[in-house]
Order: sequence, then C-alpha cells, then structure tokens
Amino acid sequence: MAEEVVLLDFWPSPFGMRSRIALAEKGIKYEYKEEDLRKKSALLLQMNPVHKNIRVLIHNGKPLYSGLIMLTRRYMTWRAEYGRQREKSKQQQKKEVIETLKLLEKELGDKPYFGGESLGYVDVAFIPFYSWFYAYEKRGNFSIEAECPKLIAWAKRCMQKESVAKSLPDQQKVYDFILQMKKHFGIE
Ligand SMILES: N[C@@H](CCC(=O)N[C@@H](CS)C(=O)NCC(=O)O)C(=O)O
Repeated sequence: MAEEVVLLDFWPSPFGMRSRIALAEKGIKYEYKEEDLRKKSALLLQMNPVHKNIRVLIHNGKPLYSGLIMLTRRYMTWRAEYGRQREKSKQQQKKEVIETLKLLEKELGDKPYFGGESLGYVDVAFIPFYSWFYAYEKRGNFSIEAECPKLIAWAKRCMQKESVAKSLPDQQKVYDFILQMKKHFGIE
C-alpha cells in the first residue's frame, strides 16, 4: 500500500517546523496543507477534535499530534513569557528569556549539537524557535548573539542543514507576522 502522509500546519508555528524538519531528515514525502487558525478546516477538527490545534501529521488516515510535551514544558517557558505573561514587565520578561537561553547554552556546552556530534531530538525541538529570535530581540531590545554566542553558533550550524533551512521561515517574515497579529488583537 502506498504510504500517505499529510501535514496540517501553519507556517510560523515552531511545532509545525519540528515536523517539517523531521520529515525532511527522514526523506519522507508528504502533502503540506496550510491551515487558517481563525477558520480551521473540517479535516483539522476531525483529526484533532480535542485540542483543535496544529500541527497534525496524518499517516494513512491516522492522526499524530503533540509530540514533544516533556521537552517543551521546561525549555520553552520563554515562549510563554512573550505570549502569555503580560503582567510581567518587559524588563522582567527579557531577563527571564536571557536566563533561559543561557541555561540552554550551558546545556549545549562545547558540543556541536545538544546530543553530541549530530543533529538530534533536542536540536529539532529547539531550532524552530530560532526563526522567532529576531522578534524576541526587537521586543526586548537586546542581542541574543551578544548574550549567548555559542547558542547562535549552534543555530547557524543547524541552519546549514538543508532539512532545517528549508523548514524555517525568514526571521523578518515572522517578525512582520507578529506585528500584524498584535495590531489585529490590539496589543501594544
Ligand atoms: N503541543 C502542541 C502545541 C501546538 C500548538 O500550540 N499549536 C498552535 C499553533 S503554534 C495552534 O494550533 N493554535 C491554534 C489554537 O489553539 O486554536 C504541539 O507540539 O504540536
């Protein structure tokens, strides 16, 4: 039987990017379907009826979603800082983002990748957020490279992989998208 793989995705989503990278690394061909999160498709609602979010990978009609729960909870608190904890001052948010990035950088150490010599699970989980770095920098008015040079060297190393480079959108495009969303939702 021919394998049928469909990815329901949304281009700025780091979660979608993880799947795009993994599929590219494995050389799996798939059909990409862009979702409008304000008007979700019947297929998305059918395939992910509880969470109703992307990304969803449909393999021969069977849905797979929400893969990296354990990893994302601890490492991605900074995403929450920027998106949800608006009661914190910008200064406090920035401080916590930098602290978290430094923690990650320490975890990386002098290794080329988080797991050692080759691109692995943690790299694939984390690198999508690199496409959002410029937006974090603009918001916090700081340079991630100045704070965490080894982390940026790691990100650039990952970006040399075709699987990663073709799965991540341009940082400016993500920033423009965030500005549009802020305007749409009336956020400062
Ligand atoms: N843990 C999930 C998170 C998925 C998620 O938060 N998706 C967001 C986009 S980045 C979404 O679909 N939001 C739409 C909604 O919640 O209605 C994963 O790893 O896939």
